[in-house]
Amino acid sequence: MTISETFRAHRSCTTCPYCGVGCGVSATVANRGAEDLVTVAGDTTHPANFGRLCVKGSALADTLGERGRLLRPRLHGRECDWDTAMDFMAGEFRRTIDEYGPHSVAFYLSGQLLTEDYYVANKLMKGFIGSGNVDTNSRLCMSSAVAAYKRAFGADAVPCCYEDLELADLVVLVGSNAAWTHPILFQRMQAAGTKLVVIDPRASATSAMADLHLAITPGSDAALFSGLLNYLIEQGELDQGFIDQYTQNFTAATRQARDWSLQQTAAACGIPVAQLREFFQLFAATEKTVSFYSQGINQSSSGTDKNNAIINCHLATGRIGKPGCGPFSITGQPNAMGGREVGGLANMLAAHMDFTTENVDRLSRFWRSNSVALKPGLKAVDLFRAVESGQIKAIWIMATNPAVSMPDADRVAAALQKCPLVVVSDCVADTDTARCADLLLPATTWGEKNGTVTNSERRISRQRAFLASPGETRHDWEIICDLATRLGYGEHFSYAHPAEIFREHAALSGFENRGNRAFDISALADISRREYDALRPRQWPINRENPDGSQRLFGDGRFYTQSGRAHFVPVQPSTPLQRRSDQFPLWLNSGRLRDQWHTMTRSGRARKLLDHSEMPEIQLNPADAADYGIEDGQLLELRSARGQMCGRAALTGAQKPGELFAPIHWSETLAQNSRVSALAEPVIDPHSGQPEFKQLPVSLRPLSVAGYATLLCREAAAGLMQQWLLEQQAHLVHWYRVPCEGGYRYELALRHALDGRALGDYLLAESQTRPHWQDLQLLTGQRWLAHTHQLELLVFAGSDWRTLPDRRALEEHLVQPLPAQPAQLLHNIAPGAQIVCSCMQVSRQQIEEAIDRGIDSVEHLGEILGCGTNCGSCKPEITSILYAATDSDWSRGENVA
Ligand SMILES: Nc1nc2c(c(=O)[nH]1)N[C@H]1C(S)=C(S)[C@@H](COP(=O)(O)OP(=O)(O)OC[C@H]3O[C@@H](n4cnc5c(=O)[nH]c(N)nc54)[C@H](O)[C@@H]3O)O[C@H]1N2
Ligand SMILES: Nc1nc2c(c(=O)[nH]1)N[C@H]1C(S)=C(S)[C@@H](COP(=O)(O)OP(=O)(O)OC[C@H]3O[C@@H](n4cnc5c(=O)[nH]c(N)nc54)[C@H](O)[C@@H]3O)O[C@H]1N2
Ligand code: SF4
Ligand SMILES: [Mo]
Repeated sequence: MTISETFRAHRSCTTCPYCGVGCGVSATVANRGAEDLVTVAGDTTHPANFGRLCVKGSALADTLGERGRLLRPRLHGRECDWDTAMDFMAGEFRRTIDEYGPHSVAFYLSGQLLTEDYYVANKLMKGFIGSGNVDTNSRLCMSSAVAAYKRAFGADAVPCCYEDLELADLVVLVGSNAAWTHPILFQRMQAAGTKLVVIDPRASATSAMADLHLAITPGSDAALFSGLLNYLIEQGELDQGFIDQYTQNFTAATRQARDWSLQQTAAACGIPVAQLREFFQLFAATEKTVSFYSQGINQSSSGTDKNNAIINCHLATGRIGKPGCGPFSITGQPNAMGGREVGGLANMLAAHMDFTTENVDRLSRFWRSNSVALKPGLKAVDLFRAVESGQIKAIWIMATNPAVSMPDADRVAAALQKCPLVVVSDCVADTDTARCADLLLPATTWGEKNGTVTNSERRISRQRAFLASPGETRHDWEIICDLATRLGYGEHFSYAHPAEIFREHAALSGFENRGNRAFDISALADISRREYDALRPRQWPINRENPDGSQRLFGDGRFYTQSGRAHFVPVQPSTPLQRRSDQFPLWLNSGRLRDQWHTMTRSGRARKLLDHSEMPEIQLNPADAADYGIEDGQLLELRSARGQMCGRAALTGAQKPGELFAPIHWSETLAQNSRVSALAEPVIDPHSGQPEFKQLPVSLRPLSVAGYATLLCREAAAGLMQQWLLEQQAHLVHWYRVPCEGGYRYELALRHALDGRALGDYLLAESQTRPHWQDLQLLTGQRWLAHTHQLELLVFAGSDWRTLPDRRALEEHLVQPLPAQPAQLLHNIAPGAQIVCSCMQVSRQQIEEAIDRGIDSVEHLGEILGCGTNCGSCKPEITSILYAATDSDWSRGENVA
């Protein structure tokens, strides 16, 4: 990747900006003439990954560069300088606060900010503006896990560490597709040979590798774990000593669990009694068991209870605080945990302190402020409601894309459109949320930023800058401190370096902390800037007793509750609040794909990461497809009471009949009508405020399309193309685009056949040179080609998208020379193939052909084709292709896409 401006050539260790595994990355910037080349590799010394990277981490270098970056502030659509931008912002915030009070403004933050950014944002709003209105996208992600840990342990404290996944004899993955979402941890479990049980309504790449897969009824996990608790009680498989000495409320939990017999539980979960018993027996018999859970549990209207139902089983068996054991909530974002530490959630003040009078007083003294917020602020769903109702009049959104990721996303976008002041800080110029902004502030991003993040096992690592900040971008913490200064709080925000912020954060964690707050990194409160720069990854607590950090918590049986005992929480299992009906008879589940990150602003820049899946696909069972008269690859529309979404049908036995799955990644900037969150009711968990994303009732219908077209154009034509799409809305059924090197590929589905020549004339009208136009009528459709000395535009149109050729191969001609006779390009092109191994570019077809030839193991396929031999992220998928060839049981992962 070429970068225009860099520091001198060197290697530096940093942390991956994607998932909560928090892998160490070694980045090397080498000079090559006037250009610099960045390469990344796993940091062999980092204890999260010991040198390995998954496919997203391996492709990080491809995501760098200035293309699409926001490089200058923009006020009302026009570029301006920083002084103008910040003066405007401070003026508007000051005016709003003076007129309507501090609760009329809000910050909406992100688990992708660094701890230092997060700390100052929280300090400004809760400490000086005096409102609790700071919330974060972690509300959509971890808040139920936080609420449950607090109920059980009296603190938001993850007991386990990664090594426990290797020491365990059994890992129960609940609502987690770790093979795709926490790949390096999954690889560690696989390498250790840990037995795996997967609890997930659908078959996934993760369940394909499991010893046992319980494909439960969506939303029935609390019943499952209540049944497990009852089983453990009935079978006498308890650690009575632990219960008596270290816990309370066991009797109440027992009383509640009593209703959940094997039969009743199996019925609620929709699985055979024998299968359920197998799981219960395995759990009961395996002392070293880790429960590893994620969004299938958290994103629920009763997610907190589900978390506690799992924790109850660990308390009942004393499986906590010991090697190879524990209830392990796994964080999603790179710094979800850091946000929890500083008080990024509206219901926390800072450093694990809540809003008691004592804590407000403590913080007032520490921050030297007499305007510390006295009460919690609004949680994400309520916050955007308050934007809609006009109660919030100014909002600053940083490092998150709520117009895509919030439930009822259309309504959130509409609320932002009419809000008097929306400020968005992002590194990327065009996002769905940026489109709603009055003021856009250009932030630095990974590779340019400097600070710390905390991963899922409480490990604090450094993100280090190895590139200079491009254009006029600034660090998030600097922008926040600039606003603070303009609002008159300068003396409290006069940091010159993130190390100074970190020291204050560390000091606060120890401030009057007499062992009653879990988060304590006071041993780092005095580190020098050199020591900060050299900081080795360490797990908190890091204090006088544990200066090198702490692998596990609660090994001594002491918890942070008032009594010091862990709490059993009696749980009444409930079903999803969103209900299916005649009008919306299907369950829509949503989640992540292997190679993309969230709204794709970063991962979508690496072309090879789009090979695995380049468009929004809706997975459904072939039986449903037959009922609705849908063919594989056909365009579909999903509707809910809230909104609609389009995507292409992907028929797969991985989905049960009546249950669909859609990816969360596509936004309006990349595709028309493809945001799954637009379908979600903003229904939330009463304890945490986390939305119910995983069970959305929808209807389904196939869309009729008269013509398909593929268009390949240079970057310069992309603006006009977007305008054309807007103008042609009435004629378009759907479109999506693939950013590729040198330009874009658009894929269109139309109500009428496309006049490619007319579209071409429109797009090329402004081109400097006069391209040579060729119309090439072929049997399978129409083709138009425009070229000068390079490829300018290529259009294919046809009535069946499957007959369109492999346009991936053609993209290369946007950057490579054309053949002597450019029309040759359009002959004999193979149809498109799905790439399974992104690193080594091996397609599904190649793998299937090799299996047909008798190659029967992942290793052997790797030797022959190279697939799976680099980062290994595709191995579960290769396994499921192998299964599909030999085994037709859907729950083993047949046709897992
Ligand atoms: N590739 C990739 N990795 C990522 C991310 C990404 O964008 N891309 N994002 C990161 C973030 S922020 C997060 S939060 C994590 C999320 O990581 P995961 O939680 O592993 O990911 P999801 O795909 O959201 O959902 C996990 C599984 O929950 C299942 N599920 C749905 N309903 C239920 C249910 O009722 N019960 C049970 N038991 N399971 C259910 C889904 O079928 C799905 O397979 O991933 C992180 N890692
Ligand atoms: N239906 C459904 N909806 C979901 C989920 C689901 O499973 N199903 N999952 C939910 C979960 S768990 C999550 S975590 C959210 C994620 O959803 P979002 O947080 O909305 O998604 P991202 O694309 O990660 O948004 C991050 C933004 O920050 C920008 N950015 C990157 N680095 C920086 C930086 O250093 N500074 C600044 N200022 N900006 C930066 C990126 O360009 C991008 O625009 O989605 C939630 N929504
Ligand atoms: S598992 Fe992959 S995405 Fe997650 S931190 Fe490691 S390299 Fe990054
Ligand atoms: Mo997340």
